[in-house]
Amino acid sequence: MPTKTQLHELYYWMQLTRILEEKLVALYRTGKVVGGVYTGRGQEAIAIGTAYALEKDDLLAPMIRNLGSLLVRGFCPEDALAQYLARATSPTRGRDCNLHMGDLGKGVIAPISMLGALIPVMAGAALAVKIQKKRSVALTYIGDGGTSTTDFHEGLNFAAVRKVPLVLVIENNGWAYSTPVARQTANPEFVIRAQAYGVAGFQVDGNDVLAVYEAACKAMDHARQGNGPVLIEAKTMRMRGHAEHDDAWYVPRDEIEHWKTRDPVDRFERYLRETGSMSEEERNTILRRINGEVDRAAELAEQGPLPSGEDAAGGVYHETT
Ligand SMILES: Cc1ncc(C[n+]2csc(CCOP(=O)(O)OP(=O)(O)O)c2C)c(N)n1
Ligand SMILES: [Mg+2]
Repeated sequence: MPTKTQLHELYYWMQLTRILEEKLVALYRTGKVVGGVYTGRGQEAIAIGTAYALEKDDLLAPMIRNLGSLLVRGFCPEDALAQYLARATSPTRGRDCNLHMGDLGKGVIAPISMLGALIPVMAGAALAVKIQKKRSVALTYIGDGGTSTTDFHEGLNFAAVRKVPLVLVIENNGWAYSTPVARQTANPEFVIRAQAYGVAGFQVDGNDVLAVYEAACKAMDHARQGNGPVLIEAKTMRMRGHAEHDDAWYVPRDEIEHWKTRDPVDRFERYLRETGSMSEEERNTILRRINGEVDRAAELAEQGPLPSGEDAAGGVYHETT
């Protein structure tokens, strides 16, 4: 069970993700964002509960709904904002947008747009740490839709056969753009795939950050001890459209209403209040801190220059110094 300090940290990360994404949506609506805004609203507990379970030397490869994982791993709000605003001051120096950023110093391998492609990459990273006899694990994510790719099969099968320390989280949020899970697979229990690949599998309520954290700790322990990969299916719901341009007209309204009552941020806040783990004053202090950080980060990101044209040619190939 996390300590009170850890509970407050988890709450901070959950609210920081939520409030930062709300800021990104506001900037998108004023036309300042280059490209689309893809939020993980409703799925914050998965990103945070899993990333919070990582140790210092572990590896993480996030997907587009995992802003929370990047924040926990040491990226700051300004990094995400500058990325979305395509500024020269962003981690990719304005060459790539949204969350497509990585930093090996933080153990973060940048996302790849082609769904599924990160799984073989992270299986390879996990093989590398195994060969080096390190006790690190490699964590990555895939959506319900992304499980239908060949890369999902190739990556997970390879990781299973080589017994490498890979933790793969399926974020089952019910939809892959406008395709519901029922049109994605004839067996919607994604967790049973673990058995098919010969790896451990856990199913978890993806809207309960403590349940996700507990499952992630167990999965990482299992992988660290040399028992091979773990598949975690986290059940959740995508609470916005695929991205902000999409109003999700194809999602039944009662489905959204049902999941609103299970909102992971509200639920965790209620839990903290009801168990006496966070006072009203402590909550307000955390929220004030976050709002200050996000506003300041947005100001700094907006002040950052756009990249120069010449800069686009750099960093494409390896550069010797
Ligand atoms: C191989 C591949 N096919 C199609 C796409 C286009 N695409 C991007 S996201 C997406 C839907 C993904 O759904 P899911 O995997 O459930 O993730 P979610 O958006 O729900 O988090 C699609 C079809 C892609 N990026 N890569
Ligand atoms: Mg999905």
